[in-house]
Amino acid sequence: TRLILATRNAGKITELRSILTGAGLPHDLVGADAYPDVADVKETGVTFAENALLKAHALARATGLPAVADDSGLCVDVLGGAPGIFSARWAGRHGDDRANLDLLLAQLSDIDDAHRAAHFACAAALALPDGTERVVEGRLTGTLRHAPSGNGGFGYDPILQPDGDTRTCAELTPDEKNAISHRGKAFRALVPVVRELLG
Ligand code: ITT
Repeated sequence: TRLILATRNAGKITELRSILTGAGLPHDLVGADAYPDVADVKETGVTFAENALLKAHALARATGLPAVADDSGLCVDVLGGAPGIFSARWAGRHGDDRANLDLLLAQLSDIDDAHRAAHFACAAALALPDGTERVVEGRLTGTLRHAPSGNGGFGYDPILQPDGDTRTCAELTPDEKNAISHRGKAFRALVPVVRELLG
């Protein structure tokens, strides 16, 4: 049976396929790009969970198939949790990873190492065409570097150094990142829920 991955972010799709397949989910995973006529939903929620549910419901309703969605972002302690749900458009243009990262580094240029704590957060939502919904969350805590390092991953990966590691997320292998990441934790927690509701 098909399970829709309700995201158009290529970095997320790659990670979700690996995480969900690695957790033994038997479903045929289909990206939202397979449904180009379904308009992007407005992310009007004020939390990661609300926005993940909005995205999952929109695809489930439009396709008549179960859908999972991810809403995620980087929360910086000294900025009161910003960029948070605005992570994808922090510098103004949605999905411009490099501009977002450069702006954030500029905003933190005066902040010393002791005050650069941050975490990635991910809400993983499942929605069924009948309106049934579930959502779970995961986190990865770390420290923000002063300059980007590494070519792996996407988004803010080159500047977040996970607690307990000397590398940035962009210097981890894909499997290493998925093992500890906010997305890995959230979607591995969602797998038993998918099994329970979809069989
Ligand atoms: P969809 O809504 O289509 O899923 P999006 O990129 O718009 O794609 P979000 O609104 O959830 O998704 O924004 C997430 C942003 O947070 C993303 O653009 C990155 O800048 C950042 N982000 C999320 N997870 C990340 C990760 O694992 N590593 C680095 N940055 C991440």
